[in-house]
Amino acid sequence: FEPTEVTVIFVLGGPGAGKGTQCAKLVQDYGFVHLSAGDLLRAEQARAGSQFGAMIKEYITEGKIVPMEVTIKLLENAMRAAMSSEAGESKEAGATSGVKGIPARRFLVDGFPRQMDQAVKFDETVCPSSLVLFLVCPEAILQERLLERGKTSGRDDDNAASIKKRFDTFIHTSMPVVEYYRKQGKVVDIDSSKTIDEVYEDIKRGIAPVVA
Ligand code: UP5
Ligand code: MG
Repeated sequence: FEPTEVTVIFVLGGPGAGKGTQCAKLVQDYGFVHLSAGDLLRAEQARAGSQFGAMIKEYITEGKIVPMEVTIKLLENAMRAAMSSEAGESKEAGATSGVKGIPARRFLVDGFPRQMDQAVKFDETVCPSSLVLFLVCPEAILQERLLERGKTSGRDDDNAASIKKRFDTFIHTSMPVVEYYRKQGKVVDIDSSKTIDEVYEDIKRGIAPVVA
């Protein structure tokens, strides 16, 4: 994709930081197409006949990063699907509908990239991002949110053992990606320990320069 063709915002942050919650609000107000790497991987895992299903399930339960070829392909396919249909009509898994009538050219890429190789590869082969929203929240709050959600989410990784592994991966593998983009001046830090609405107000201010 040409950077003139699409705007990409990466939405990063620890497990349970509120990436999905905030992206849903941005979709409603700005007509972004929301692509959650985790949702796309879970959909691929559940797809009958997927050659990657068992592998994805194991990686997600262990809180490890699925090999980037799989994830980048899923993201690229979803971006293409959204580009070829109008926002609001995309039926692709992981692509949440945008405001009707606005072409699908603004993407929120949620929970990706979370390892350096993915970051470099996506920037080179798909499209560099305009901005990186980084949702910052203490581990204790994240754990509490995820254990609460785990009562009903049905996610293979919303249990105490997997949450611990997800957090370790976030610190050791994903934080270097945030620092890499910070050096490029792209990162907007958002305190996501506040209420959902307060966080959203800060996010709206943070993205103002790229959605004007
Ligand atoms: N909640 C949200 N905001 C709140 C607030 N301000 N105050 C109080 N409560 C708040 O929110 C989590 C919970 O907290 C919800 O119950 C919500 O109501 C509440 P959510 O918006 O879902 O947070 P999010 O950051 O999206 O949490 P998620 O669990 O989705 O984050 P992860 O990063 O762990 O999960 P993801 O789906 O991105 O990835 C899962 C796994 O997939 C990874 O561990 C990895 O194994 C794999 N993966 C890859 O291998 N490669 C990738 O590129 C991406 C994922
Ligand atoms: Mg999420």
